[in-house]
Amino acid sequence: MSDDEDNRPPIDPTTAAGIDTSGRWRVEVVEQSTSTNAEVAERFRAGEEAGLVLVAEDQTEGRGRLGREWVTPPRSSLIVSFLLVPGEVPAERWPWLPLLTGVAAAAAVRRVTGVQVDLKWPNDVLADGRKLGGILLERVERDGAAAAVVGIGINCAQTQAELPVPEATSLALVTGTPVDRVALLAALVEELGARYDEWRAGGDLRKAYLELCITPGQEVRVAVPGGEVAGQAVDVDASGRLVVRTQAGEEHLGAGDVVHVRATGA
Ligand code: BT5
Repeated sequence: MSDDEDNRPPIDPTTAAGIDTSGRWRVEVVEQSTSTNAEVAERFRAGEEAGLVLVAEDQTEGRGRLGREWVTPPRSSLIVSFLLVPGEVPAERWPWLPLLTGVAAAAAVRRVTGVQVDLKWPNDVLADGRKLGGILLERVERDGAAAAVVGIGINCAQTQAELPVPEATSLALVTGTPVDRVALLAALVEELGARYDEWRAGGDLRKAYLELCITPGQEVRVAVPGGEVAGQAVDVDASGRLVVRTQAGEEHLGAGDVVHVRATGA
């Protein structure tokens, strides 16, 4: 076994399949996927039922938002997509799905590693101000039924040189010790299940989200379709939109890429 393999043990598919004893989730581990989100979406279109949890050790076409890439060396990360079919929940409440996923990811990371992570609106997972994880939610339809494919990537073992951008980090870099990816997966399955149930039952996750989200209070620049909004982020509203106070007044943004503008020297 090489040093790398010693440091980066594979996720044992049998152990992973056994982490959920409720029978609610079907956890599958594959050696390689193009993109776990793409595969889960494809399987939903082909008849798969809610509850699939697809984990990949490697992705060849990992997806970020807006056509961007998610890049991870094999066995360095937790790469997972959940198939959710929240049939009865009205479409206007769906924007909370990526946000509640961020809350679940933060709770799972904290539970397993003790690392206190923050969220940047809408759902970047940050540690020490650097990007530790990303979330991609895609809506897929089949015969009028809508599924949410919830994809999560959490950097676990990467060295700084293995990260695709300098403003990224991994749990190993933050804690100095390897993380047990199966324990992280188990915590994530549990935390996401709990938040999802709460949301389906009509629960309000705004308070839990605001406790983790560091965007309100910051000067921001938000790239939105057709331009940019600059001002002070002041809140996240009941619909999960970012409220930005600009010179022209308040804007409620449903989507966009946020840059936290730091004061010089901060
Ligand atoms: C995201 O997009 O942050 C969503 C990433 C979701 C990845 C998961 S993995 C499981 C599932 N299957 C998939 O195919 N995708 C999901 P976005 O906010 O657009 O961020 C993408 C940007 O983050 C890139 O343009 C890079 O700048 C940076 N980036 C790429 N890989 C990264 C990494 N491993 N760690 C930190 N930053 C990264």
